[in-house]
This record gives sequence, structure tokens and C-alpha cells, in this order.
Amino acid sequence: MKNILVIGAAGQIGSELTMELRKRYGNNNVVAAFRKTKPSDDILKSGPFEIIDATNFDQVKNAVKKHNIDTIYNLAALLSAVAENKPQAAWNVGINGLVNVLEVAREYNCAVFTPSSIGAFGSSTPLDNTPQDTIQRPSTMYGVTKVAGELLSDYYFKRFGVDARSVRYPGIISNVTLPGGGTTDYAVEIYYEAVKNKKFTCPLAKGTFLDMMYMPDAINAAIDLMEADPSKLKHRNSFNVTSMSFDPEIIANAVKKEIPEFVMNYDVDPVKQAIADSWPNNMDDSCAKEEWGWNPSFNLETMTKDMLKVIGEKHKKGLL
Ligand code: AKB
Repeated sequence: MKNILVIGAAGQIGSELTMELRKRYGNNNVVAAFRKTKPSDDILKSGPFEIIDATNFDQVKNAVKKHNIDTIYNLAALLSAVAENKPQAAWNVGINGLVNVLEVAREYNCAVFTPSSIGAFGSSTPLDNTPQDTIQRPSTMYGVTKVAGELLSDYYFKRFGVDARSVRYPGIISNVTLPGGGTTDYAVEIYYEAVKNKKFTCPLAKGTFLDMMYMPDAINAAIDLMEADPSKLKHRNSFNVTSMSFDPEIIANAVKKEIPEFVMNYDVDPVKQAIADSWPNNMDDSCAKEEWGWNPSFNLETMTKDMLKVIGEKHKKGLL
């Protein structure tokens, strides 16, 4: 049985990952850690929690010691668009926090999962069928922290044997906790606006293709990689993973199939557009498939039906 610490348990991924880990490994074996934003009552009531600032070494260390932790999911990070406004904070949380986690993991023999992102690529990367191993020269602070995070995680593995693993997540679409300040957030917002107002103003231009994934697949990617047989892993930090690639027109048409009166307009945000233009249109994730059996289950159509059903039910109950 594992003892798991989730740092960033109130965030978009952390809130759902914590509950899924508790389901699989037992409520008392998964500690939810957060800083300022409190997680849901479900998380607070179903298992142990700690208030941890990942940039504070002693707080990370004390939680690992106290709960006898052997696996850390380190999700604390600022998303891409917000990181452009707060580059120092993005570095501090993303890198100083990660170094603390890796150091504690080295001392207490923990495995570590830290998400990377499509943001680890840049405009000099081949943007179609982006290879697993290729040029990574991002032009955003978010991307700089993701590349540095990948390198640090591989360094701690090779130098100290820390079992550090990670995936390069595409845009993640979910219906529990909203993302905050990402470039791909439009692909979440479109569903909420379609249900509430039947219209949406898109901040990215037609023809902007990006990789995307539904949250259940994102959660499986993290847990399956951490469960993978280490002898099969030729890569570690970090694996390309994707489920689908679309532009705003394609997702709008998928929504229109379910809500025919839905209308989408454009008001392009130049910061988000520049970031999106420097990211892959679609990644090659064959190494993840070969090395640990990555196999997503949702496509655009099945995700759209599920998103609209869940958000529609919340709307009817007055929860939005
Ligand atoms: C963002 O848009 O910043 C994130 C990401 C793709 O890493 N969703």
C-alpha cells in the first residue's frame, strides 16, 4: 500500500486526482496538501490534509516525515498566461518548489510525479506530429519552468536514483475545478458558456490547433505512469501524451451538434494567441504507448457529450 502526498490538491488536476487516488489506494493513505485556496469539502472530509507551501523546504519535509510518504504528486504551478504576468512567482513555485520536493524525495526515498506540458515546446520545435525527443526552446516563462523541471527530474533520477516521472500534458478539459490562467482554458470555458448562455467569445483564432485531453484520461495518465514497470521506461521526464487535437471551429461544431442554437464569436487575445502559435498542433505520443501502455478513452465527441451532460445538470441545480 502506498502513502501519497498530493501537493496542489485544490487545483484543476489535483482536486480530481486526489479523489481518484483515495478511491484506489484508500482515503487515509492520500494526504491532500494545499496553500491558499481550500479544496472542496469532499477532499477535506474524506482524508488527511496539510497546508504546505512547496517553496518552504521544511513544510514539505515535515509532511513527508509525518505521514511516512513514499509517493509525491507535485502539481503546484502557475499556468501559462498567468505566468507571463508573474514570471518570478512562476519560477519560484515551479522550480524552487520542485527542487524542494526532489530533495525531500532523495532523503526519504519517494517517487515523484511532476507534470510537464505542451508548453515545454516552442516555435523552433516541429509543430506537427511533434516527436518525443526534439528541440525545446520555449518563449514563455511557463515553458522555461517546464523544460527546467524535466531536466531537474531527470537529473535527480540519474544522479541520485529518485524515481521521478512525468508527462507533457496538453490542454486539460474538466468539469469539477476550473483551470486558471491557461492558454487552453477556452476549451473548458466554451462548454460552461454554451450551457449558460448559448454563446461564447473565443480568445484564440480559427485554425489554432492544439492537443487536448479529458480529465479522466489525464488522471489515468498520471497514475498509470507511476504504476509502470520501471524496467520498461526508456524515457522518464517527460512523455508526450495526447487524446485529440482541434481548433476552435472544430470544438464549436461539436458543441453545436448537441446545442444547435450555440454561436461562437472571436476576440483574439494577443498574449494567448502568441503562446498557442508556439505550441504543437499535435504531438506524437507513441513512446508513452509503447513504454507504459498509454491509451486514452475519450475523443472530442464522447468528451463533449459528457461535459455538456455534467455541466447541464449542475446548471439545472443552480450550482454554476
Ligand atoms: C496552459 O494552457 O497553460 C495549460 C497547459 C497546456 O499546460 N493548460
